[in-house]
Amino acid sequence: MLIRSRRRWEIAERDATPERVYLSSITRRAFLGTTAASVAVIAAGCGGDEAPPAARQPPVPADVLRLYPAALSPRHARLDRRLTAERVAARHNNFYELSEDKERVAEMGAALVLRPWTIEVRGLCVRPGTFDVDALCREIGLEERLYRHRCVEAWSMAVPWTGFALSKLLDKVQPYGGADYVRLVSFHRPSQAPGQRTSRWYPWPYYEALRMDEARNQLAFLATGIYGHPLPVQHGAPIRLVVPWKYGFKSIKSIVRIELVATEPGTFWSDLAPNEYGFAANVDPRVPHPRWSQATERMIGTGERRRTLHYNGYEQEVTHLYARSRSG
Ligand SMILES: Nc1nc2c(c(=O)[nH]1)N[C@H]1C(S)=C(S)[C@@H](COP(=O)(O)O)O[C@H]1N2
Ligand SMILES: [Mo]
Repeated sequence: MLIRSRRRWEIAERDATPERVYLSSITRRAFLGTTAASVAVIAAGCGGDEAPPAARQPPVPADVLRLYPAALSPRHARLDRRLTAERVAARHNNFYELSEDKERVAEMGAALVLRPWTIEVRGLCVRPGTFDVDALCREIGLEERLYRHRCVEAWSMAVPWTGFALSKLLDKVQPYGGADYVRLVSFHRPSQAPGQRTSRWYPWPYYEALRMDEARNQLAFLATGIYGHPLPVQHGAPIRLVVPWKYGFKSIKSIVRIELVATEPGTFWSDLAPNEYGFAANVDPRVPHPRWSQATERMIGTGERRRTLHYNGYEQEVTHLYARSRSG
């Protein structure tokens, strides 16, 4: 058992996945403490290494399933690159609540119960409320969009998302004028999410935020599907954010709460490593990460190297957001 968890530790050190925070002495101590704890857990037979048994999953309701595949939105029907193969995208995922191993996220998500699933919207708005995800799909309707996706680790993909604009949900709750920021929070269910048990030094649940004008930008999308069907767990089922002009970590998965607030909230990665990840996190080939260049990126699947585009190629849609010397 000890050997097993030691191996995990060595892999974590060596392969240095960029978003893995360089462990400070404090977090290293916490990590070692956790390792001891996870050895106990593994000994008890429910460790983080083995894929959990699949949860009994209530099915997607038939009428919601019939919304797929949704009509392709004319404004988002073309890209400058080929779509990534579905099986490639589905086996290369960042979703630390499930696993830090990109290739194992899918299997490590088998215990996450996806239905019923609601999003609570609260804070500075006229009509706060709790919304069932299937009901939102029925009411708002779904569209498909082809988007580029650029991870801060310098890999990228291009995928067809299905969902609806975040602005449509904001319209329903009617934010007050003072609601300048939108904070989004993922689930906290250690019993269903192996990574929340084994990577205990992270401040779960995962949280992110946008400025209200970014959240209202037409590109900001709540995805419930990918490749013409509901999201599989590894892509952030049953509903996740997609903000394609920003680095991938802003596109928070499996959202359970949205808060409308007056001041800039912290975000998961900028709180963990403020010198490496900022609040805006807009894709910019001229601004290197402290530990690597952002000038180019590698398309997963094909391995093609491409020059990274400012705002990930969405300048036309978002440059105005950052025109007045606001950080971008
Ligand atoms: N809740 C949550 N959301 C998350 C992450 C995560 O670890 N947890 N990883 C982010 C990162 S770094 C990226 S690149 C994208 C990856 O999305 P994909 O697996 O669908 O490609 O999800 C983002 N959303
Ligand atoms: Mo990422």
